[in-house]
Amino acid sequence: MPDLVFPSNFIWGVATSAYQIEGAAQEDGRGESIWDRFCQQPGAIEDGSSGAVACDHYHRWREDIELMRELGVQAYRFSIAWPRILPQGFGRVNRAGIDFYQRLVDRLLEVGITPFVTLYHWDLPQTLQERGGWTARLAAEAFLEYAEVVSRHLGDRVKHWITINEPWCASLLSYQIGRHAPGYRNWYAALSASHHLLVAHGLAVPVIRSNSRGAEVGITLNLKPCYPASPSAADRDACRHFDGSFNRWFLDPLFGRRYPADIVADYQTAGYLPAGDLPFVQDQDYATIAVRTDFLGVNYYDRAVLRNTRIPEVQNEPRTVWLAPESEWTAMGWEVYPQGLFDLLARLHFEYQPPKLYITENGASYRDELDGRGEINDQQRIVFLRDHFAAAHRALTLGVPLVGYFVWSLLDNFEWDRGYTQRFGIVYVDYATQQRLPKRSAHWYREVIRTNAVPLDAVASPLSS
Ligand code: IFM
Repeated sequence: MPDLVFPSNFIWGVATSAYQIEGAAQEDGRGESIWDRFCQQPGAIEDGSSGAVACDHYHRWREDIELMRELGVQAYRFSIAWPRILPQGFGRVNRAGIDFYQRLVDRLLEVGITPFVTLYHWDLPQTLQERGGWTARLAAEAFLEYAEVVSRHLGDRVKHWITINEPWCASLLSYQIGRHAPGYRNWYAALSASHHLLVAHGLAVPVIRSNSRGAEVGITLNLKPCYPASPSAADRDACRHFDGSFNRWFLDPLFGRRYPADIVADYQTAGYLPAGDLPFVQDQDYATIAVRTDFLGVNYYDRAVLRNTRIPEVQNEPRTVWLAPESEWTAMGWEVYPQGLFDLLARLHFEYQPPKLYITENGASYRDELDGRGEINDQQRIVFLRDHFAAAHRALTLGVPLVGYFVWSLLDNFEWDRGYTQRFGIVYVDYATQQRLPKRSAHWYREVIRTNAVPLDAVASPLSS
């Protein structure tokens, strides 16, 4: 089979986030984040760990850039730790934090890697949490200040900005399901948090643009294509609801359609929202949220198959159940479903028409172990990436304006509530020694980047000996 050749200007990258790799949680004036606090709660993190040391990237960033250079990656998506820049959330700027990211960006540019900066990847300053976190409008106003400070200091060199990463996780997963910091379980809190995250995005975009001339600015959503478990009306309705609460709840207001009326009605019926207008929405908010952006970032991992019955983990959820189809699964317990990436990209293109799309994250966690030769032969990850790249390529042939792809992740890292039990990296990290070891998938990805093409046949053969 011939290789799948990508457009010549297609961008191949890798992604990380601050709390998951940096460590140095108490160094150089960094303030406390909600994740530092959350990790101290007994039982919050599967292995009782935290991001206090993580991959020690704060001290090893030069080595990590060198790894990327050897891989030939063209772009690096990373996030800025808000508490390193504004330890109290707003007000006093911590010069050492600015310096760290300036050094990082300067070196990336020196070696020809384009920085893609995410401003918020979940490490809210704890001081803001004490004032309500994202349930309070104050967080959105503080985010505006933070975005202004960062873009003023980096905007001459950074030309690709992502305001917020995965607002579903930062709101529903964090304030309703309670698996992420701050660990609340309250629907109203979660829905108001989701709104303030979107307002924060909308407020920040014009400021970033004015501080960073010619920059591209967008937001990243984690999206799931949804499929009913059967053609029954009940399962189709479950699918509608899941799609509405997970995908449309964010996409619709961002693309000027306000919150989906069917989901508002579902939440009102369930008693999660009061009848009438949404109390947390102010007059200008919908216009603010629907600010023009240059791209939509998509994090794709798996799909949702919905059946209309209750299960204990989502007992509050009125009508949808996430079904586990017969399938292949990653170590995270996520279904491997490359077709979903194609379906999702096609849907975004036809229904929402973002000017450009990036896959800002896609990857898989597997039980990687060193083999007898001291190597990590992660064939499953290679197949996973190959099949997802192929799905993206099919979307391109359909006319989807997909312009880049970031593999999650460069390094094994702190996987939030799963601690260090999950390895998503294409580079293995030995946490005892902090040694990095590119897995076989990293070598495979280097070839993809070098040739700008994805080999479809005999995935492992050029590499196996
Ligand atoms: O590790 C996370 C990342 O921080 C956000 N997107 C999903 C990844 C895998 O769970």
